[in-house]
Amino acid sequence: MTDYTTLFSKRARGMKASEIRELLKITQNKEIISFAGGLPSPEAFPISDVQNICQKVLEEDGRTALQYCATEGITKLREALAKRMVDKEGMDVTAKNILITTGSQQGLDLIGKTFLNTGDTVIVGAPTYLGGTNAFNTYRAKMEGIKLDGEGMHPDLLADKLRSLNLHGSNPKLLYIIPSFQNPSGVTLPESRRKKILDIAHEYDVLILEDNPYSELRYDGESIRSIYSMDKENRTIYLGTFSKVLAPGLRVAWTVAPQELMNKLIITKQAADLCTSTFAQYMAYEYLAQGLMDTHIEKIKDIYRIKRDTMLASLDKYFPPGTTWTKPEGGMFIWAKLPEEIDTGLMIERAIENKVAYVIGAAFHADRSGKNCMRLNYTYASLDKIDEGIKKLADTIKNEMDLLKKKPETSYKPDDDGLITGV
Ligand code: PMP
Ligand code: G9A
Repeated sequence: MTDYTTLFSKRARGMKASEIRELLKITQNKEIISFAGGLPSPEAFPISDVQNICQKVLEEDGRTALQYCATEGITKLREALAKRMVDKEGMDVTAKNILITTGSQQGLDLIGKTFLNTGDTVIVGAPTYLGGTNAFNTYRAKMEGIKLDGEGMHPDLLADKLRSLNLHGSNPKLLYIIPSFQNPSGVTLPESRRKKILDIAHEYDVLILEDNPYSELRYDGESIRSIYSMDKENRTIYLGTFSKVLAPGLRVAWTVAPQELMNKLIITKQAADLCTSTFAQYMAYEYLAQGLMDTHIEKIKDIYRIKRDTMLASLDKYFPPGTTWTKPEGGMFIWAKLPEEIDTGLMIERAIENKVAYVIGAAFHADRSGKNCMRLNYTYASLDKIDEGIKKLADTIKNEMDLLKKKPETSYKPDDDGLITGV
C-alpha cells in the first residue's frame, strides 16, 4: 500500500485536525504559559472526594459499575440530571429526555450524524466553538457564520441570513448556539435575544442546538433561562457536561432532547460506542447524590472569578493601544481583537518562542476570518502565571506591530462596529 489517501472516504478527506487539540501537545511543555485549551484548573480537581467515591462505588456497586450498561445511560444518573435540569434550567423534562454521552463532544457528533446530509446548512456564530464545526464538517455540512456582538448573535442578523438563504433555495436544518459565556468569545445572549431567536427558528423551521457547558460558571450578574426551557415547540436539543464543572477526564455529559428524538439518538450512539463508561457514570451519580457538585461549583467559581479579574487587569496593564477584548461575566474565555494587520496565526510561533500560547481567531471561524483575533483561557494557568503570561503576550504583540512597521494609533481602525470579529 503506498497511497492510503485514495482509500479515504470523502468524509475523511474533508476532516481537519482541531487546532486546539494540536496546541494541547505543545502546551504540555511546562515552560509554556498556556491560555490555549479550555481546561479547568487542575489544582481545583476534587481528588480526595473522587477517591472516596471511587472506593464506595467499587464496594457497593462494583459488579454493575464495571459492566456494560444501557446505551441511554444508567437510570439513576439520568433521573438525577433530569431533576437538575428542572431545578437549575427550568426545563420540563424527565429521565426519558436524557441521553448520557461520552463528553458533549459526542453529543455534537451524534446530532451531526442523526440530522445532517452532505450539503445541509448549519448556522453558527462567527466566532464559534471549533469542536462544533469540526463535528458538523464530518457530515459534510456547510457552515454559515453570523457575526456576534457583545451580546452574542443578533436576531436581526439571523433573520436576514435565513431570509437570504431561503431566497437562494437553502433551508438550514440546524442553528448551533452556545448561549452563555460563549466559547470562544465569552459573550452571553440576553433573555430577550433568546426569545427572538426561538421565534425566528419557528418561522424558518430550524432545529436549535443549545450547547451549554458554561452557564453554571457565572461570576457576576443574574442567570438567564435556557433556550430549551422557553421552547414550546420541541425544536431545541440541549447539551450539558461535567467537563467544565467537575472534570473532563470523566468524559460524562448529557443530551436533553424531546422524546420523539430520543430513540434515533440512542440508535446513533449504539453504533458509536455501545454506552458511555458505566463506571464513570456511577462516579458522576455519586458526586451529584452526595451534594458535592454544588459545593464544588461554588469553590471553582471563587477561583475562576479571581483568575478572570487578574487576566482583565493584566490586559489593561500591558496590551497596546488598538487592542480590545470582551469582559465575560462567567465561563472560561476572553476574546481579544488586535489591529487588523496582525495575523495571530502567524504570530503564534513567536508567542510560543516567548513561552506563551493562545488559540488563533481563524480556528473559530468556518470561513477562516477573524485572523486578527485570539482566544484567551483564564482558568487553566495558575494565578501567579497569568500576569506574567499576559505580559509576554503583550510583548509579542508589540514586537509584531514593530515588525509590521506600523504605528497602532494610525493604522488601526477604531472598533466602532460593535462586532467582536473583524470589520
Ligand atoms: N461544547 C463546547 C462549547 C465546549 O467548549 C466544549 C469543550 N471545550 C465541548 C462542547 C466539549 O466538551 P466535552 O466533550 O468535554 O463535554
Ligand atoms: O481539549 C479539548 O479539546 C477541549 C477543550 C476545548 C476548548 O479549548 O475549547
